[in-house]
Amino acid sequence: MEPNGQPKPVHEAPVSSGARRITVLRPAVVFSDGAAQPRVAVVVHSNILGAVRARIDTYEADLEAAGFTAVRVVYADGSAADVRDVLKGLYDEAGALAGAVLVGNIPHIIYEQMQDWDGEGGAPAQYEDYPCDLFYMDLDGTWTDCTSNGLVQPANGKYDTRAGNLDLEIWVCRIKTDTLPAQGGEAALVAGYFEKNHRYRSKELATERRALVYNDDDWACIAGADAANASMLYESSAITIVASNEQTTVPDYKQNGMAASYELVSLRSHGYYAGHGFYSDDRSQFGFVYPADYRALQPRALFYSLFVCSGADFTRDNYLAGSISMNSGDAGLVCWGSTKTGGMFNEFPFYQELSMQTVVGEAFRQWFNYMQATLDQPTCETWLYGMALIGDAAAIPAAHTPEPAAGILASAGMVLVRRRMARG
Ligand SMILES: [Ca+2]
Ligand SMILES: [Ca+2]
Ligand SMILES: [Ca+2]
Ligand SMILES: [Ca+2]
Repeated sequence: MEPNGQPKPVHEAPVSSGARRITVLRPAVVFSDGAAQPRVAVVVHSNILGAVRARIDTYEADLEAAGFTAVRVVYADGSAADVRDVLKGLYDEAGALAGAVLVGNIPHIIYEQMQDWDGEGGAPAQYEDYPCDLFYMDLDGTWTDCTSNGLVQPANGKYDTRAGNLDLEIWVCRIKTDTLPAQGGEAALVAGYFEKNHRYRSKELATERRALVYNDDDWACIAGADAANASMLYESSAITIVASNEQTTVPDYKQNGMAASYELVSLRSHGYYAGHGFYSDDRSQFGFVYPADYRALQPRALFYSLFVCSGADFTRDNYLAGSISMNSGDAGLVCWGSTKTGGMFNEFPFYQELSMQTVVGEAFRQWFNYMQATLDQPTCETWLYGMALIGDAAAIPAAHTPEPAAGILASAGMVLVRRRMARG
């Protein structure tokens, strides 16, 4: 808003020749006091813009109220590289860019790699390809399709090599609903999502300030560390830990997890893009919780850490993270997870940032850069290159919780869990 309270006018500015069907609508007026607000690009597909325009307007006003300047980018067609060029153009401007929210079916790239889970010897390396949104977050690194290594092939339309500055410069999240056919129509789901998000941002939608740490058998040993991280956002007495092998089961998760009131769920379980599961009966049984269960039970939690292999693969129909984030009612808001094998771990820096009222996307960006600087590159690729943010990553969990005492921060230790950690 302008200082006099009037909406800012916008003007259309054509962008680079490689992306003529992508239009940037910028606020034409900069704040009169000259203080730059971090900018967030709201990239909306033109095929739903007409149906969701009012919700986008409201969302951009919400961003402004939260201290960001929204820049709307209307996508009509073009490649992921074109979209990245537009984001890079915004990042390179004096006003910089903090993050981008991709609304609708905005392109993605596929990254491919060979990965050797047990190192030299043992099992042979395995091939995996997957959608990779880090492409949009690393704006000044070089991404190429040039490597020959096992099934990884050059010039096959799948990126395989990164060089230059590997740090992520911005955060990027998706509000993508065309792959949620069981949940509803694309535009209606986007509109419903922003309506829910506005109610969260305006404090009409609030959950109990409680967190659930739910780790199936293979990650029971790090539940204490997960709870310590969560304690940077929630009182220790408000954190429930469920991590004994025979308690972490499908019936228990449904009855005591999904049916209870939590704001944040930190989940570690095996799974795939359309479900996550739990061992029981001394690992002789393995049952799944499905997106249909989330749609039916509408759990009240808003934020999910999904350490579930491929649970955030937004290209798959009725993908888990989308089904949770874009759920109807007051269920779900933001999930962070992976489009491939792997997920978030060593997330002390992530929760530390969140505890200082940093938005999910920026906390993610800082955590990723920390991890990338800490891990060797093959480990980073294998575990973390599929990380994706589903929902509005400009949201903040525990937004109304007082900051914890410094002593709590100091006691929350970091656990290094690397190759020996079971895959999600
Ligand atoms: Ca091996
Ligand atoms: Ca390739
Ligand atoms: Ca970079
Ligand atoms: Ca179990």
